[in-house]
Amino acid sequence: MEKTNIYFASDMHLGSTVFGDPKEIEKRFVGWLDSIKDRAKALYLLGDVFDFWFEYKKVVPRGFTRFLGKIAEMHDNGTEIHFFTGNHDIWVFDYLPEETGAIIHTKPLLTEIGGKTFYLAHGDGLGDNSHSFHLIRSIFHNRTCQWLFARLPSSWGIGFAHWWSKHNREKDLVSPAPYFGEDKEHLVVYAKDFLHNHPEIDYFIFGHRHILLDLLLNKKTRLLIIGDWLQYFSYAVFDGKTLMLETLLQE
Ligand SMILES: [Mn+2]
Repeated sequence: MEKTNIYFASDMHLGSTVFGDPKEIEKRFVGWLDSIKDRAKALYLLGDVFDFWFEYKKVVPRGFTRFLGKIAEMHDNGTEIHFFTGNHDIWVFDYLPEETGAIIHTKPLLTEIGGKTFYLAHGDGLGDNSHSFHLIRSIFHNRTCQWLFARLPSSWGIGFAHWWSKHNREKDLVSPAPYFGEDKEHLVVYAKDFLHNHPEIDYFIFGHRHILLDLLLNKKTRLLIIGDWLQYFSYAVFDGKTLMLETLLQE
């Protein structure tokens, strides 16, 4: 089968126990990957694939076997795998590229696919000017802090991280805030502003918000927020002509 489609998905939060058995979420997502692998020219994972990830020099977190195996298989069969770090899995370093062939993106990506211009990002921090958010973000992205964290005993480090993840973010996973509207939704405000200097963009695609949004910004530019794999089981697909937002939910 010819590989012609480009897929976009985000926010699986693999390993999270907020929605019950994390293996069920992983199996459902991997089942979807299996169903698209023959048609997938490229797969863009737009962040928060893992609910938590930190890799040490010689050790990586337990779990995720099916997911890692599936993207390695897809890569070996000719699908380009792009992995964006989110705000939950900031600390992806060289293990994924080495083991699975995934291309890691730690920043938004402006790219051309099939003659269209795409702006792709997880979405955390874009259009959000709050100081506390940017302070925490700069700590997590700081090389020295990463170096220090890597030297803690892993049981402390991973234990702290799970505690942090559970206490800070559980409510955002279980009941994400509904769409704030065109003038208040950070990602929409950000995209409209960005568009002033980059009118060539056809599609903005974001994750992070755990909502579904398909919004026309002007005559040619669309903005998609592609839901998640906790409640919507949703993804976007570009077949070279049309970009569609789909969900596996039964209506
Ligand atoms: Mn998320």
